[in-house]
Amino acid sequence: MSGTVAKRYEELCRLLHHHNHLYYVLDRPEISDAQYDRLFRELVAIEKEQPELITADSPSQRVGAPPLEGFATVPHSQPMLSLQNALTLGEIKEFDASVKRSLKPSGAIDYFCELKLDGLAVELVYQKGRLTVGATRGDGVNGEKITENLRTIRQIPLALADEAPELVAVRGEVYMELADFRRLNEERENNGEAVFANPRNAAAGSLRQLDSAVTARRPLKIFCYGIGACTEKGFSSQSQMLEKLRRWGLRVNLEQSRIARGVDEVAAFYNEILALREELPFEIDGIVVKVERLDLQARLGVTSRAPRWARAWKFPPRQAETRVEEVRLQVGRTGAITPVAKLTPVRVSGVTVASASLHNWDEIARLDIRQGDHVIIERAGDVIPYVVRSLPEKRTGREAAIPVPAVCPVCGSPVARLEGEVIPRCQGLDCPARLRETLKHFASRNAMDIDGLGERYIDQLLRLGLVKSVADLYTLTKEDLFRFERMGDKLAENLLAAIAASKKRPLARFLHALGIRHVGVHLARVLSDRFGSAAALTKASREELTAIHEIGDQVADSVVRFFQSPHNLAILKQLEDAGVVPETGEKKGGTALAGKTFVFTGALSRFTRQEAEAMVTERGGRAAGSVSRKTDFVVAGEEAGSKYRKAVELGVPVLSEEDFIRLLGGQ
Ligand code: 1X8
Repeated sequence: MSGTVAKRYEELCRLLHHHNHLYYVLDRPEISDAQYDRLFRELVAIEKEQPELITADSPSQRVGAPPLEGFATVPHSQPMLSLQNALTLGEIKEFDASVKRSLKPSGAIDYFCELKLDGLAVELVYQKGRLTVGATRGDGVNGEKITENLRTIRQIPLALADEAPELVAVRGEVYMELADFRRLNEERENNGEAVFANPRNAAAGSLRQLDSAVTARRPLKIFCYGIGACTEKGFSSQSQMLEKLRRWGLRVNLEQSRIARGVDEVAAFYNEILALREELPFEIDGIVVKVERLDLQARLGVTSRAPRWARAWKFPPRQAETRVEEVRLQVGRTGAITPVAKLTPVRVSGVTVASASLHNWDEIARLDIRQGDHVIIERAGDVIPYVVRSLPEKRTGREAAIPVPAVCPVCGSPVARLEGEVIPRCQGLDCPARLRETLKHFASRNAMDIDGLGERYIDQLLRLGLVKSVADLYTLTKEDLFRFERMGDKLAENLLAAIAASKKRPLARFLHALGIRHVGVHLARVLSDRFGSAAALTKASREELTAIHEIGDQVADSVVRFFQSPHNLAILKQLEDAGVVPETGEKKGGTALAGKTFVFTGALSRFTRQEAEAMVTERGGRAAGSVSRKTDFVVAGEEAGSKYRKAVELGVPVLSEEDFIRLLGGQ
């Protein structure tokens, strides 16, 4: 009897992996959402009855392994080599000539051309079709073992299709799309955390996390493009190999790859992709040109560092030379003072650049930048440009150092640089620059969501001296607003109504709105769940805080410090007196959504789907890929499609993103 259950269990794992793959990787589901859901439920039911059957790669075991102490290293089955670069058509012609000198072919050589992704190279080892080890490239010989982190990436199958070989080490590039990168940085900026300089750093930083729960919340993607050790040799060319990888269930980019017959066709591909570059949703830094036939690759062999049969033909960097005309200091919500270089405007691959962040004074020292210097700037995607280096040889002697300010450039308060921090911060609690950013953050969508209270009105409020803290928003009157330029009766009423409506936001949003350093949307939710009221959190000790799984010393210190400040406590009191009472409820622990199944569909605006799903599972609920009668809620974002219709058809409640947030925050 149990033998048949075990068999059925295996079958279910296989089926679910297969349909996951069709859904997540190929975006081409073959069964209805309801059918998928039935299979998943059957699997979970068996796992509940016979937990001993659960394997690490069961489709139910996606998110969250315990944090790692550090990364172990693993040797690669075969060295992960780097690619030799070519920077010009001449160098590619030279490559072609060297291939021909070795192989002495009668005609042109076929090359397989692919995009060169700007991400992080990884190796995925599958044994008997199961993902057993995942590693970074490391030094090429030994990689860092990041298996748990890689397992959180949904585009990476935990198990391969049936015909997969006994052993295969798949290679690919993990990357972050530009839109996801921008969203992540926006959130980090809101939380007072350092932003990532470019999508590659964001991808690398996300993968090299000791806590895989952090990785799970990051929107990472992968394209696979190669193989190390492999027990199957059933393919004889690079393009066939990629087709095999696709068949086994791995994500490959065959659509933007092509066989080029001879070097002229390689050049045509290069030019095409160069023209397409700005349209792509992710960053590439060139193309990769590989000899298509594997037997010819073998005959060419490798040098100690790179294969002789491939080149990375790099795109020209999006760099330009310009001059730092002056350096302005920006003061953020947390008081952080950021030096920003105002540049002589210069065009870089189609975009005019007039300023660049210098990040901090360590960076200024490292790059040796002075006011008046000529500098090389670089643009990565549509991301803020940065200074690559200065050109000291062009100095005239009139350049000026960029001193760390002793007082805030806006309010004149003293500036402090905390130990271990690179950023000096204005200590003035009434600093207008800080207040402006604080108000912007407080009113923003992820925080108190005060509709209509944008930068324009905030600037008027400040100019007229109507608010000195966020609490003053709640005592504004119509007469106050009539002092604005162009303010009508209706507009004033709407704004006051929006402010009033924010008095009863869920606690999690309120905590986020307070702008406690390091406490973003996610941790605000964690704190809301654990403490249930702002008053309880006010009294939380460092020990109580660090006892929470996701809260480390840094966050705990920041929270305690925030509530020790008499200034902050006064504002909290003022808010309370003004009737701002965030909606609280039972403490949730981890079971508030126990047994509830959620399906997300369409584009969410406030978090990625992964984040939303993690929020559900953290509360004991389940996130499913498909809608059935047993689905408890469907959360529909923009352009929700078939799942939305299905939910309506089956009478499953459909929540907006707002409803969903309310449901979480209000519990
Ligand atoms: C590195 C990369 C390769 C490919 C794409 N992006 C990369 N960053 C590809 O083959 N399509 S191959 C490679 C390497 O061998 N070091």
